[in-house]
Amino acid sequence: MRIDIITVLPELLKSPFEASILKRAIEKGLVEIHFHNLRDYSKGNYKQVDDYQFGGGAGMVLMVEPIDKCITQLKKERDYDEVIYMTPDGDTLNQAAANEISLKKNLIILCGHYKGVDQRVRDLFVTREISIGDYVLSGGELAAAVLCDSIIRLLPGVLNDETSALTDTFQDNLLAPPVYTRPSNYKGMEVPEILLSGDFPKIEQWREEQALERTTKKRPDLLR
Ligand code: 6GU
Repeated sequence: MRIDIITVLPELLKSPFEASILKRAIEKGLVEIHFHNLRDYSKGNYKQVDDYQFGGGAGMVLMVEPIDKCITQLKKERDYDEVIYMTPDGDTLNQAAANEISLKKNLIILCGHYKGVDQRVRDLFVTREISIGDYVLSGGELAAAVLCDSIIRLLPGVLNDETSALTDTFQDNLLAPPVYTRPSNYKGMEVPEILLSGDFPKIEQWREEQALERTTKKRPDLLR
């Protein structure tokens, strides 16, 4: 997979890719991340990328021309499966969407800022609009990092134990069951005996029951 991220604030986005699982995925060659600073595609000495909105109103809007230049340049080099625009008015990200996007080969992710992008960017280039929840962030960068993490961890070979993404919360539309590690007794609080029994079919059954119970209690909406 290759991901090209277009942003006015690359420095806000870089660190999540420089640690832990994402870093290892990049080092293993399982994913390539390329950052494109929108200012590099702007005109003139001021490196202008945003402007006031027509009709008046507070907040700046990212201009169509630098974004057009950047996306057109990228598309000359390869075909893209999606041009994703990160915006609070997009479709809310969930595990099903992450699973689906993780199967794509080449992605462009455009980070919104200020009041967003000129509508013509959306009309011309964007194939998919994604939000990470019903709250507002200062820009799309942190949301893009969240999206990238959710899809990259699903790529084959990224997680050490390949089955572990399959047992995540939300795969199967269920929350994950409780987990425990040593010690088996902590200040009188015991680990459920079944987990120490070595009876794996029974353990699996217990985990399924616990997942269902947790989901019923905390997220009944997932069961509907
Ligand atoms: Cl994708 N962008 C911004 N600016 N705020 C958000 C968001 C995205 N998703 C949730 N809030």
